[in-house]
Amino acid sequence: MSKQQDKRRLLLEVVLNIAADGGHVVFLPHERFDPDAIGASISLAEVFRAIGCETTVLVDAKPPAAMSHLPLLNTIQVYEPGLFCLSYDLALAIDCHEADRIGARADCLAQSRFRGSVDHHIVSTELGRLDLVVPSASSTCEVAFEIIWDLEHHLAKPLFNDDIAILLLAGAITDTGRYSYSNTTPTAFRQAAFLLERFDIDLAALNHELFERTTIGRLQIKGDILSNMVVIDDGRILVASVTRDMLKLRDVEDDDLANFASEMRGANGVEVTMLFTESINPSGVRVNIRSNGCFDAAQFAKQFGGGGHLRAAGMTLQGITLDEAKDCVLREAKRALSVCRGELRS
Ligand SMILES: [Mn+2]
Repeated sequence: MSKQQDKRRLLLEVVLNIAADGGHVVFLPHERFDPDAIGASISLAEVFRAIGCETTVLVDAKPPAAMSHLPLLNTIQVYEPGLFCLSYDLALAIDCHEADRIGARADCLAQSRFRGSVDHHIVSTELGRLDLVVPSASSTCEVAFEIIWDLEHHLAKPLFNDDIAILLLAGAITDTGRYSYSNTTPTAFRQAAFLLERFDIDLAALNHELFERTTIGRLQIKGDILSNMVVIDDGRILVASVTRDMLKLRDVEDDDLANFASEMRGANGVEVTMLFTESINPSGVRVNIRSNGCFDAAQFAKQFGGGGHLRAAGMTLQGITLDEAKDCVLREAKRALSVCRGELRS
């Protein structure tokens, strides 16, 4: 049996024990949650509740309007810093495995009887017994699917439902870029096929909500960002930046500008794209990195306290201006590119 299966089994054992006593499990998706983090959190919460646990999905902020099409968002709870955390029986970080990705809610993780995570990011810290981190999975929803699948078979009762199917697909579709990124696994396709066979899902509508629906302001800021891109290192690095004034001018939130870093990656000859966004909370600069060829985005982000995947990573540099951030990050990126060779594969 693989190590991952062992870990999944151990986590399930703990959950089944908690369910038997009607214990309480809290899910903590990473800050600035995305459809993968929230989809996996709500799906697992629904299923754990169906088998006898009390469950809470505790988020750092209200869901952005762009995600309002997802089901069951009314079941999540927004954490208010300073409020007392219940002493949960199990706290699970979702789509992350490090306490610093869940901000102030880390207190709730620390005070729980058991703590762990369900995640698919590259591991850079030591993992605990209940950290189920599967970097080969294309999304955390893919890992959540396996957990729910195991529980269905173990308990011989149906646990997937229409809402869960939509949530899991939303996470998988987002994190695989509609099943197109290099992280897309055969398992992701098999899971999608299973969900589409078993439930009546409007896939076109879901894709439209996740990828196509936009606003005039967002179209305008896309033009602003892309028309101000800077080409450096003979076209191997493509850089764009977003100031607070640019966001204000177009009346746009900075929730999902990261997509532009992915779009820029399509340019001929480009190996790394970086999008620098001025951020207020925390005050500093957020950097989204996308890569091709030999550049390991996760490894690069790690040295700045960030993380992610081989082809998509990010970090936030606190207490620094846009120009300072670009100076030091780009110097390091040029250096990394000057020594890297060949084609990395995830
Ligand atoms: Mn994810």
